[in-house]
Amino acid sequence: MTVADIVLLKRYLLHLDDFSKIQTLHADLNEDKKVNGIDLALLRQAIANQN
Ligand SMILES: [Ca+2]
Repeated sequence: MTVADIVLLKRYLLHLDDFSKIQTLHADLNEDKKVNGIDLALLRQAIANQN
């Protein structure tokens, strides 16, 4: 996971980009079958913890 993933997820949430099914699965960090702001927050947290 990188900062680029945050950008991609943001673009998806803003409906600027579409995700494939696989991308959606990967983006759904809390596995609630929805990709939303919660997943964005989790992704940010995960990347912050990597450093
Ligand atoms: Ca989710």
